[in-house]
Amino acid sequence: MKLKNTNKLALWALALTATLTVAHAATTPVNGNYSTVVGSPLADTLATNSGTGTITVVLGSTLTGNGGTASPLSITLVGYTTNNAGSLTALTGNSSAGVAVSATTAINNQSSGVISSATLQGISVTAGVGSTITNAGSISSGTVQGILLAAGAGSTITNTGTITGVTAGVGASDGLILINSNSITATGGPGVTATTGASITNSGTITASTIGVTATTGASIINSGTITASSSGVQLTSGINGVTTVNNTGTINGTTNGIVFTGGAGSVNSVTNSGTITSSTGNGVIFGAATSNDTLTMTAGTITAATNAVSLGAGDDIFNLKAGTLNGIVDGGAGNDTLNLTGITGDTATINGNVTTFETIT
Ligand SMILES: [Ca+2]
Repeated sequence: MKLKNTNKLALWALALTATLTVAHAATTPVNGNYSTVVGSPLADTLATNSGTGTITVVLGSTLTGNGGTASPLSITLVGYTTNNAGSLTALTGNSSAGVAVSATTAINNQSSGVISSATLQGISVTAGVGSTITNAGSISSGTVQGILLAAGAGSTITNTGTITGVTAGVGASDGLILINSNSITATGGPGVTATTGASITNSGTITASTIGVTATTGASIINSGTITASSSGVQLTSGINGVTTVNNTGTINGTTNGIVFTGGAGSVNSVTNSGTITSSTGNGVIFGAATSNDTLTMTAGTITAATNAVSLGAGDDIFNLKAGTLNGIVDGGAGNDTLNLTGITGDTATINGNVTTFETIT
């Protein structure tokens, strides 16, 4: 009885401080599932305590799963902040994400921090609207997404470290805010795939084996870094009357297309470019087939493509050309299209290709 009371006191104290510091810990496997330290018991502890607090995994600590389906760390209650300077790793025997999130939370993966899974996501958010993930270390998956926000709408990812996945670097639901200044890589899919209302700011590198960045209606892409993709660099799919924007001062390299919009009728899509956009087999900037009124503004830089440097597609479109170089065809497509030459003294605009189907040139 005395031992039981002691345990209760310990749990009560934990609930008050809501702080767990996981130091170099037990080597005894727990439930036969964890080769190194506390994994499932940590989650259980959180689940039995209420309130908010901080989970700290200190430098040198490892929470490793190598069996079962429980993640090395599971966040099941709203309001916890995790600071990880150690390692949260699900090995091949552990069918789980490195960190599983089912409630709004904040994860700070520090420069020494490693969050990984061999079989599922590095971090998987299955519930947790408005969660924040800040990464200065390494987050990776050996099979699927480095980070998956399956149901974490409105979540924010700030990456100054590396995020690596196979089916995607980052897969996100609506309202993603992503700020990347280091590296996001996918070896078997898109670098970043998001849905409605994504705001993606890249000053680092996004490298993908298919599309670099893809999103749907309401996307805003600001790139001053490098996006490299084996199909299209950026692919945005607007719904009917949707609005999407791309502002590029960096480099977007796509094999199939540099930037492609596959918008719905009535969508309003725009690109502002002063950087470099290239496509080795297709189009530099192409506003897809649907009737949409699109605007391309070029103030500097280069667009180089195998076929169309610019294809404005159906709809009444505007190309404001102030300066820069276009290598390829410039095509207004169907509709009543306008080419505005907006250069002033000192500007040079060069088009190495045919200019076709513009109804108005000013
Ligand atoms: Ca057109």
